[in-house]
Amino acid sequence: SMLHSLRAAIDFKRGLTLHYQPLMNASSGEVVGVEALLRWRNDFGEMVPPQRFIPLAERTGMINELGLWVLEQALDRLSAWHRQGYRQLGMAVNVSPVQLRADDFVIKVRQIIEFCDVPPALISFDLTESIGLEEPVLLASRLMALRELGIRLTLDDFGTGHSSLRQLMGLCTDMVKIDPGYIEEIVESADARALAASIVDLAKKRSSCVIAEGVETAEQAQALVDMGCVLMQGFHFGRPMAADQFEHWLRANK
Ligand code: G
Ligand code: G
Ligand code: NA
Repeated sequence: SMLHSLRAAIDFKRGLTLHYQPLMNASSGEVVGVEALLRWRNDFGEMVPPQRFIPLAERTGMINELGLWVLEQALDRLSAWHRQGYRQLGMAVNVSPVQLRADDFVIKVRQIIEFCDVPPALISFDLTESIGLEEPVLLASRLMALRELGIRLTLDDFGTGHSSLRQLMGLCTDMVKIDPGYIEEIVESADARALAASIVDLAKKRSSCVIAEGVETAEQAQALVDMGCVLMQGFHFGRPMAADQFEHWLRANK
């Protein structure tokens, strides 16, 4: 079953890797960071999409262990890239609400950051899903503790219904990531452009940084820059890549 093979993958660190997608400042052309995205190749050699195995890991609690492993790997890489001279590079890591509920999460995070010796201000936790709906008091205290460590928080998938306007207004996050669904049509459709522009404005009123996700063309990137959104991710700049591939990409984009 998927449960057993995922359990074995986590126990033996088998078939699990991270891919890295660049986060760009499209105005300056600089790469400002990367997002770590988990990949799993099962024992049959098939890639299992995160949308399939992350929910399973959440239901079974395995996400706690898996999520800390992801953080260790990602920060270990980040530390290596800093030592290679990319000292300003940031790292975004996806964090499940299940992980936030664990009593020892903040302590473990602090240990990993200290061990990897990276500046916490260059780390972002991407938070999504029903965050803020369940156990709002516990959640708020966890988010506060993470911010006290100096970590940045990002509200992911903004506008998908996983997140909501209320959450945007209620949660203190440093950044908001606009869902690709809002970017898709911004060149062709004036309505889509107006909607994207209003989301950018809304996020900016809270003095958050706004990141557009799923930018696939130069025209989309320009439309976003025109509306004052310069931070973006998407296939136009770079796909999620294995660590060594990403290093080649970094050198080529210097
Ligand atoms: O890169 P990809 O399209 O396959 O990622 C799909 C989704 O899987 C992402 O939007 C993200 O929400 C989730 N995901 C990827 N990696 C991780 C991870 O390390 N932890 C968690 N909790 N979710 C992840
Ligand atoms: O956690 P989050 O939902 O932000 O994960 C990003 C997801 O979006 C990953 O699955 C990644 O592979 C995907 N992605 C990244 N860039 C693009 C893009 O330009 N277009 C599309 N369609 N998907 C993208
Ligand atoms: Na994310």
